Amino acid sequence: MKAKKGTEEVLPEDHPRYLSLKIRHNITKGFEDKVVAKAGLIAHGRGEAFDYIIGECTNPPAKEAISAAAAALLLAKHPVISVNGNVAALLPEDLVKLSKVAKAPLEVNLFYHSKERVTAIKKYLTQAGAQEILGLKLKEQVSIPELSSMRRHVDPKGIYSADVVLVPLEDGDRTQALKKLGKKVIAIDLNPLSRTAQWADITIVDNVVRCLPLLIQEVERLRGKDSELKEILKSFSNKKNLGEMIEVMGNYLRNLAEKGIYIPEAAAIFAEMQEDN
Ligand code: PTJ
Repeated sequence: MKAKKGTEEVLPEDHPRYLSLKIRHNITKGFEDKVVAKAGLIAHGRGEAFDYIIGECTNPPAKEAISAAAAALLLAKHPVISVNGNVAALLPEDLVKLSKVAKAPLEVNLFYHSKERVTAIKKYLTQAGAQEILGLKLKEQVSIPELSSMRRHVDPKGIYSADVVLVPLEDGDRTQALKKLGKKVIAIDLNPLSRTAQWADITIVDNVVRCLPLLIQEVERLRGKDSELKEILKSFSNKKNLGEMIEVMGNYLRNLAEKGIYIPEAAAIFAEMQEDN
């Protein structure tokens, strides 16, 4: 993830929270550029809080969910990546890369829809190298009756005809609607308790910033290994995986309470603890 222009002026690289502040800067810059919705700033803060209590690292259950997500994308006939303001601001280059390796088009689909925001997101994605972007013209979209929010407008060549949809961090009702339409949903959400996390077929409880690069690697690693892909999907249970992530949170907090270690040192210790297990 590249830092947006201006980061170096405000953020000293030796700041103990440099990475987290750099990510936050990209979100606020995205807001100034009309890419991120006002509510996207709130969503980001909620994500930061959950990230603290998973140790700000990609935990083993999340790694397992990343493999399942890669398998689902590779086995899909028509996978699509849904793009909202937050993910466009944080990772435009990785979205384009994932779209290429998974052969899954990018579709802009916004809760707080406006023409201005769609244009701003298109600019970010195009600058990152995107060639085809779906969901740009409202009048060319079709409406899915299962949803009443602006997310109901979907591209006939994209989400409407997709069999697998990747929805990075978002509000809850759409996953349920997509499932009613018979689609497989992969969600990335730091909150394992959210409706999206609970409804999705595969939920990766991790920060999208860490997760997307790993997902790209995993798609590349697993490509062509069809029997392994089917096996990975067969043995994956989202309910079990979410339970394991909630347990990770509990163990992390317990460890903090017992040992009195505070973030960010705790994150490093936690990562070590997991490597030992
Ligand atoms: O760009 P739009 O108009 O489509 O709107 C996008 C937002 C995110 C504003 C909209 O979908 C929304 O309001 O979402 P919620 O209901 O706030 O849910 C966002 C979820 O993403 C929460 O569960 C957060 O914990 C989670 N989240 C936030 N940042 C991250 C994250 N999950 C993974 N990685 C993050 N960086």
